Amino acid sequence: MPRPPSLPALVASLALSLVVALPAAAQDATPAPAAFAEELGLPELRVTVTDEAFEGLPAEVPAGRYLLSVEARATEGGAVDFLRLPDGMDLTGFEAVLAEGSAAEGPPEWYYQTAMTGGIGGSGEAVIDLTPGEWIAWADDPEAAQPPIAMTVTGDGGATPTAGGTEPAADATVTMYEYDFTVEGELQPGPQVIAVANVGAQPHHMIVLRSPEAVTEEQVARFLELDMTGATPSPEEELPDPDALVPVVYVSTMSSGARAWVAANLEPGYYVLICFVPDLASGMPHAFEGMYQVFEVAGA
Ligand SMILES: [Cu+2]
Repeated sequence: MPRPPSLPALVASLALSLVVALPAAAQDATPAPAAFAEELGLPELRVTVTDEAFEGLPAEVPAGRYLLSVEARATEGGAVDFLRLPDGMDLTGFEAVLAEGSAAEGPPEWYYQTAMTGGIGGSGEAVIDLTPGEWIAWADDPEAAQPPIAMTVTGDGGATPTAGGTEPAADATVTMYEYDFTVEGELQPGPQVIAVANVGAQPHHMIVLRSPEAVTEEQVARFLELDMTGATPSPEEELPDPDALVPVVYVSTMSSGARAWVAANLEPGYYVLICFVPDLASGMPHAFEGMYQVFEVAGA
């Protein structure tokens, strides 16, 4: 959603590298193996993200649980998320909010209440829940080149996506809240399914950064502090190069209570989970409130 007025440099550079580093399907001739079992029997939402548009999404779908399959062909951007428009707002109204976004102090209040399914950056698969209402598919970034598109989700208000027992098996579960991540289960090297749940009161997203060397939470805190103040680290400080942190997975913004499952393929190494959604109270990205977590994926 609208970024805070003065985005700290690290956040800005991460957002940029996110765009560049996330896997794009265009260079990849072999399709990735399906991450989610066909036995789940989930209806599929296929979307191709080009430099200009989201292609292939239907204008209307029944409420329920979906396998979101994204082919990212954009040289810039490429995340997909679904957001339910607040009552009385249509696509044009949302576009107007985006247009004034950069001048605004932060996201509008309704942003903190409305449903957001989560989705993924780059090519890949996720399982998401859509409830009845007027939705938009968008890039989870007000400055993205791809305009949001409207999608009506039909069904009565009581429709529950979990009916039918089609819950994907997850190898690990990440919960997000104010202001941290908790990882349950072991994140393993190789392809896997990660369940992501926002159990907090505000929206959150999850950027997974890979680091070539071990990184501690204290070092992440120091990066953020340096970024905020514009100070330079003293020569005796042992800090990994922040430019060496590469985003490898992006789970786009999820509203309070939302659950999603994402397919990820992790190499052994050191990782940082971090959230930059602007805080409801302070307007600062959640990372500055301590919303980050380090973990290691052990391997040969
Ligand atoms: Cu957050």
